[in-house]
Amino acid sequence: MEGRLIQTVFQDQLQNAGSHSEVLFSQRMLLQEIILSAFLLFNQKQRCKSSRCKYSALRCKYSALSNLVTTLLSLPKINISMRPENLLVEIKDFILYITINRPKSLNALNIKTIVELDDVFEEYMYNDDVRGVIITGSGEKAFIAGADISEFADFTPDQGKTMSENGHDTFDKIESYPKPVIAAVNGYALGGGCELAMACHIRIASENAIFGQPEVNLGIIPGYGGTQRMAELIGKGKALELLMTGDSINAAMAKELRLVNHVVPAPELISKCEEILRKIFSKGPLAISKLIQCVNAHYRSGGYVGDSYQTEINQFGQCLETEDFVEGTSAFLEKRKPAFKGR
Ligand code: CO8
Repeated sequence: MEGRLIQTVFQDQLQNAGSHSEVLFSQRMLLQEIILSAFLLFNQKQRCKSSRCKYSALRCKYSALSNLVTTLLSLPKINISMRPENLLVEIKDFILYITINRPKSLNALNIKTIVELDDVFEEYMYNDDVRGVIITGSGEKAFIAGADISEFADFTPDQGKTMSENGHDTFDKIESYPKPVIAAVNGYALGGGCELAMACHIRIASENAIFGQPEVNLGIIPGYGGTQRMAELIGKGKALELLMTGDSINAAMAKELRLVNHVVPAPELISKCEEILRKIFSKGPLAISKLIQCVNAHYRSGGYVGDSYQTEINQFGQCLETEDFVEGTSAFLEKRKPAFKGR
């Protein structure tokens, strides 16, 4: 009964919960309630000493305990039912697959989708079940056709600034993620979509992919890091041309400009991403996360290149403290494959 009551309270909380983080908050509340109830149950004073009362008290405790266990066991199921609304999320063989799932608007990024994206990245940042991420768009036409124009069309300057700021936080999180993140660009990657792809560590495009920053057509500029990341990836001159004309480019041109790493036929897109991730998974996970940090340091050190060299020096030193370093060097000397543990 106690357990059922807790379950009802939790389900109410879930129904009222909006974002993924609110759900996690609800789960924490539930756990607190479970611990509290368990404490109360096992500290119930038994006033009557008769054997019948003793038996009934024991049965009561057993039934309460079994309810608690049932509630605890139901937690993962509840978690699954609270999947994000605009994303499909799946984990298979250490890969977190995130699919932006708003096909009716060509997967346009509204604020909710960005919040959900942020929550999912946050949730799996230090989860050992995930060693790399693939982001793609649902359907065959679009990766992401930009920020959702219908949502921000009436925004005030302050709202626009806040939206841009929040998007920056999420895209920075992706760029500095301690595990490899690959964008599987399966169609239009325009505006915020191109910006999201550029925040990922690696971009693989299908042959039908189209890239561009068409914001100038709407009288605005990119607001999710596009002015910076595009110039970093393809150079200032070409970036300024694409940004100022709003021109779109096809996958072959994107490859030529080094905006994408590889172009493959659409049916091979995900398997190409998986192939790259598997290769990365065979290396030391700590070394991979340090590499990401060092390469990013060059672009995020406020223009003082000395900072990023120092980051490399420090991170290199830290590598030598790890078990992975001992394993990697021992495996080489013993002529065997290393078994890295990420420690
Ligand atoms: N936002 C909202 N809805 C969109 C978007 C979008 N970005 N893109 C497409 N859709 C919708 C269309 O409105 C249409 O909906 P409906 O069927 O209800 O009319 C549906 O998706 C299908 O689109 P189309 O019929 O237009 O499909 P086409 O094949 O004819 O054209 C294109 C595909 C070329 C991709 C076309 O849809 C297009 O030009 N889309 C807009 C692209 C764009 O301008 N993107 C940039 C948006 S601005 C941006 O990303 C800024 C990011 C930073 C924001 C910072 C905070 C302020």
